[in-house]
Amino acid sequence: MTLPPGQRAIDGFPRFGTHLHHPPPPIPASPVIEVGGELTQQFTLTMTDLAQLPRVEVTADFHCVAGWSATDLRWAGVPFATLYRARVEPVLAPGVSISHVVFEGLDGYQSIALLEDALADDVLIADRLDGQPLTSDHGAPVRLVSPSQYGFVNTKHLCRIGFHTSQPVDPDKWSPLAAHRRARVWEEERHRYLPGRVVRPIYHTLIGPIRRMSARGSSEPHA
Ligand SMILES: Nc1nc2c(c(=O)[nH]1)N[C@H]1C(S)=C(S)[C@@H](COP(=O)(O)O)O[C@H]1N2
Ligand SMILES: [Mo]
Repeated sequence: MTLPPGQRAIDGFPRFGTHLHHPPPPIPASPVIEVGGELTQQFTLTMTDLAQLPRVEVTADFHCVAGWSATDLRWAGVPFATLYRARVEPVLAPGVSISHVVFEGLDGYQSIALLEDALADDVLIADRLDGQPLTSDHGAPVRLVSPSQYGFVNTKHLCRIGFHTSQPVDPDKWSPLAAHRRARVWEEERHRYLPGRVVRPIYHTLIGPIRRMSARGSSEPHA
């Protein structure tokens, strides 16, 4: 098994995120994804709308920027590209060219991807993991899955997707830990300014503590 540079395989798939010990957000009785940004029309996507689009399964490893990789996860859901072609392209004004996509979670988390990265074949709006509905720990009701980008792009509890024609305002822009704009794991694009190899050893010391904290906020009895 080959992993991207600087990654180590771990057993299982821990709950792990910037949420640390905070429990996952409650799931609304009728969850929706608000779709907006530079479109001629904003719209609301219900889970039923999503269920009407063609589905796929993607088996892939999951790579956190902190350096752990969970291997062989079997995701199911709707390809992001399918959603884009079916529902977003028809509401683009002529000549408008989308460059960036913002993914927002019910906990207020946000990630930004270039449209070209989000349109890759293996990028999903996933609602199942290993044959089961997503648990709250892993992003219920639906999450973004972009296996060739670091975990931080893979927004859980997806509730809003914004389409933009330029780089959206990014509050972390000047932080030394500002996210890399592409975050491709095979290129080790961990951060915008700091080279991946420099942050590796620091991150490795944080994996244990972050993992224990995240487990404390877990909604699963034995996680
Ligand atoms: N909504 C939301 N999505 C999120 C995060 C978060 O804190 N909130 N953390 C990100 C990070 S840094 C990682 S590594 C993965 C972890 O996914 P997991 O908890 O399913 O392992 O979720 C990503 N998506
Ligand atoms: Mo992460």
